[in-house]
Amino acid sequence: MDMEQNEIIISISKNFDEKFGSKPLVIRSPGRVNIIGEHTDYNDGFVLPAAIDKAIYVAIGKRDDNNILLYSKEFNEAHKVKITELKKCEKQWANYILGVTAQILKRGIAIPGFNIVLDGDVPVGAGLSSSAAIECATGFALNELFQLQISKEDIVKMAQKAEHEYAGVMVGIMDMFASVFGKKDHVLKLDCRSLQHEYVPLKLEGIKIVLLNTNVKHSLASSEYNTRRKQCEEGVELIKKHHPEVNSLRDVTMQMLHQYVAPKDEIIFKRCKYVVEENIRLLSGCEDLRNGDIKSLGKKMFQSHDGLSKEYEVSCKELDFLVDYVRDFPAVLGSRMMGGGFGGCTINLVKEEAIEDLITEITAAYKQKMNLDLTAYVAKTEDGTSVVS
Ligand code: GAF
Repeated sequence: MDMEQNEIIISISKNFDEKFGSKPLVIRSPGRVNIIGEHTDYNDGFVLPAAIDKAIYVAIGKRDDNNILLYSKEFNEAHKVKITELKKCEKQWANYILGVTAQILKRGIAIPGFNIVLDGDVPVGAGLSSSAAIECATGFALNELFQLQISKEDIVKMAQKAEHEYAGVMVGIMDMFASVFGKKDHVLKLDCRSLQHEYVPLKLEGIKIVLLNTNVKHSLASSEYNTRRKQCEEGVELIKKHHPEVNSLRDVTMQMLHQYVAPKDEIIFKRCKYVVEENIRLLSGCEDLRNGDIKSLGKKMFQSHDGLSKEYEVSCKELDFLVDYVRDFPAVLGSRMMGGGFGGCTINLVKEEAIEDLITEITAAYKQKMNLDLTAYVAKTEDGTSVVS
């Protein structure tokens, strides 16, 4: 844990003490990157994320009554609700916490009131999963505070449900899984159907993960996300009529798509084709990583971006600009949009010695072309959710 993170822990504890007059339990839950495998999680496919050194912190303590008192340092906002009257509110950050609490109650587990102070350094809207990190930190915190004996895997599932029910986005399981199960210096190869996972060492040898944040989040993001999910399900339905054993795009081959989907619906075909190919790319990209062939992995990242942009259509002009800009840079091995799309970050594999110059150049070019500021981060991998004080 670096200095900056220690400072957050000290300041969140102090803040909690000032507000509630006691020492809290502090939980850290990280944001994530995803090397390759986008929009595959809700299609029962594979993903290749890693938890990073940007995280959400939840400071939590018990109360003697049944009130929930929440405070977000970033938004300087508070929220109060009785646990018996739990419902969605107009503050999105609070909904992530309330949504997880609701999942605990839904399981028939009775808990008393509690206080929470929320802080962190995962940029909101950057596609680094700040929302999943809040949900996982909350689930972990309540589990620890009240000794609920909920397994890590169940915390992940409850966090995902919280996002469905309290934020209205039908997300897959990748972000929560990465936040809870991440491991320093490794990526997580997760089979989203069985939830079996293995840690693949991230040996980049002189190459670093550079995140370029477009600093835009187009409003289409959540509605289009849900639409993509439905389009994939429609593709599966078309195939299922001929192959009843097919349950998701994980079971689908390119041949099935050509035979049963292409003649019926061009758009659904494009969406499904991207997903089927992305799973194939991920599996062989994972082998590239094991073999230390980052060049080959990088090529697949560019292909992934092209599929996301042209076939799955979840990119935007800002993301496309950033990926196209680095395409012919010898020091950039791979680049693609990351996460749900319509804004947020690109993930880039860049030779260490060229990072500074690249950031200077692309920041100026982005400003000139889009009239927007670019933010760059060099991401390091970190361990998943844990109690930090
Ligand atoms: C978002 C979702 F939350 C994930 O579940 C995943 O689908 C991702 O978009 C796209 O790969 O981050």
